[in-house]
Amino acid sequence: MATEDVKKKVKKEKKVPSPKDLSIDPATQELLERSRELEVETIFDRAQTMKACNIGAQGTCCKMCAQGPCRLPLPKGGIEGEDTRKGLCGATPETIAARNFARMVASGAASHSDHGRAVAETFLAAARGEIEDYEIKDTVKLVEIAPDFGVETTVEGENGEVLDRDIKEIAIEVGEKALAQWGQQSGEICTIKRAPQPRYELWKKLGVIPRGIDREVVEIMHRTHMGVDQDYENLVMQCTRAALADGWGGSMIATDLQDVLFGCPYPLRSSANLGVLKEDHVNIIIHGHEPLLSEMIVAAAQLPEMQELAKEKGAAGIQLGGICCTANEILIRHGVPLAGNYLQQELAIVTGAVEAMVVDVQCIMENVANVADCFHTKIITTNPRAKIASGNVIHIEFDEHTAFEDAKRIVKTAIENFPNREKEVVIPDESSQLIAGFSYEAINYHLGGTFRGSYTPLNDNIINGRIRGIGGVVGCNNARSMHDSAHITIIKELIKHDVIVLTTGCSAIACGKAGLLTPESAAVFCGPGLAEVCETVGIPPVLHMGSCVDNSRILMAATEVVKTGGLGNDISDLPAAGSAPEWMSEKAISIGQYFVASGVYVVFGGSLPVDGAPVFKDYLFKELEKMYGGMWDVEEDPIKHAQKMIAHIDKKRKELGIDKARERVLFDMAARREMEAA
Ligand code: MSK
Repeated sequence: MATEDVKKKVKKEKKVPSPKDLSIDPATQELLERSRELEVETIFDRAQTMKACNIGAQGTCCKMCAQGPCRLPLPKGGIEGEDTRKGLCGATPETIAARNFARMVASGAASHSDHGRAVAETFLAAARGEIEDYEIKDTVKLVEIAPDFGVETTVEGENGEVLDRDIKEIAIEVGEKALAQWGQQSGEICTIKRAPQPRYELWKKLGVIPRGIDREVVEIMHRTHMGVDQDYENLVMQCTRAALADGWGGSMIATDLQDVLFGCPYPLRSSANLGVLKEDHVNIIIHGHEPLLSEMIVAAAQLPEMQELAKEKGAAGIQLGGICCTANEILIRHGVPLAGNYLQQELAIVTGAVEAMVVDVQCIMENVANVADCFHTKIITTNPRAKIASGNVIHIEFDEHTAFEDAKRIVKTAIENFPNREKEVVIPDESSQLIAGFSYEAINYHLGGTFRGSYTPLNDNIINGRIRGIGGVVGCNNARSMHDSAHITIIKELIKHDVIVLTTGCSAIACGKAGLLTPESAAVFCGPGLAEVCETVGIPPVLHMGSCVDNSRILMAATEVVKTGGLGNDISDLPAAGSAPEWMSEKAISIGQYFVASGVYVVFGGSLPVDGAPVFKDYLFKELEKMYGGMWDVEEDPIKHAQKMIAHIDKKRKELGIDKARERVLFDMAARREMEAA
């Protein structure tokens, strides 16, 4: 049932919706039922009892100074004639909505980038040999990325010969250059030049190349202070600079350095959903975003001494499961199963089987502490930037200098909690097999073959029409819409029409649970062209590329497609579109803006907080396309959402002159089926 239908049903029947109306995921439905029986309140309940603020949802509530908040909702029936709405200082709805939008970009860019900074600091300390628990693991990727940071990988020998430079020296210099990107005050962040040349030139012309990561975020906060920037177009220009500093800067550097520290992901098998928890095991949920901690927990949990301790306490072993993007990080590098996505964090505890939920930063609901109070589960915060003010939450601070020891303490705390289970354990019998870990390097390898990786086969199949185009579907869950429903409906519609999907974040977890991350799913859900490609190459039609910072992998994949040739000169020429069907976090707004500025048509589900400022909305939805070739759109209905993406892809195919090729391929396929049937 579509979200609107559920809302109507709740209104009409004035009764609590059934779990089947709230999530398409059977494990979630089962545990929602249980949470109600046990009277444990979750976000699903609060979403029914608390309405969203209509003025905030329109983006036209200004609380930038103490003379307000000034509230400027659109009058019922819209505006006739001149729009005379103003805040006390005279701020127009456009200024207010643009400032609010800009602050969301700033927060999103700051979150991804602060994550990246922590990784860069650890990377540099590891390269210098100042910490013992991390090492430079993927030296191939290190040498590949070094030139982008302006670091030489060779030296001249005594006789003029070219020699490989010492890996440690390269790593230290890359670490120093990477870290410097945050505090840089002028010039350009170094990774921006990875974009296709015409895109880079366009950004230069428009004056939106980020100077330094922190600088662009701080400047948004200044410009949106009362009485500073009062021109929505100028505000959007700064949003773009900060968003690009995120996607092509902080996030991209985080992905790069994580790959070098922990290994570049390549496809591996695992499973997804709460059924991965085991009744007779110590279950540890790792939740949050930064892999610095979770990598250590994975290693600590494998120690024989920990396995022994678990047995001493009566458990058969230790089971790790991830939630949110930490889940994706440890999945793509270690195959640790996904326990669930954002809206399942409280429900994991409701199983009664979780000894500890270990959290770091981002997307952690404060209410996990209240839910844990009803069970034996210990919530363990680990990051000085993210504590929870609840008497029962334990804080075990994680320090990269004592990383492994800290991780061992955390795992031990969980194991010792195993005998304290108080309630019956109910683990839904739901988990699906999956393949994940499609870094852009892995796509290169998989499609191009063992000896020489290449995107050429992907481009060829797009040009010949077997693959209609590329859809990037990413982002969160949102308790205002049916859990996972929009993600799965949109993605099924895309692959049915031969659009290959790249996915990250909680969308990727939804796909894993729904069985879309297996090569076998291609025969069931795809159009004939995409099914044929997936079968030939042995890949799923939906490629799991990692966590939210790994959206930078999608930017790199798009760049590689452009550079490979035959599909235009820039990302905006590609038959591609982006989507965040169930977005909720400010990070999604930053991601949306950097994809738009990179030339991508981006459709969000639900709504964007811009409806109260029609001129500003128009600017984002229409004018940006004239400047960047990409623009924002919103579509709540998942089928129409997917169809809008497909229409854009078809428009780009036509502009490239490859629309006819597709018709021919479809004919060929039909003819072949006829031949096979004969
Ligand atoms: S975790 S940002 S709910 S994708 Fe990256 Fe999921 Fe959105 Fe958090």
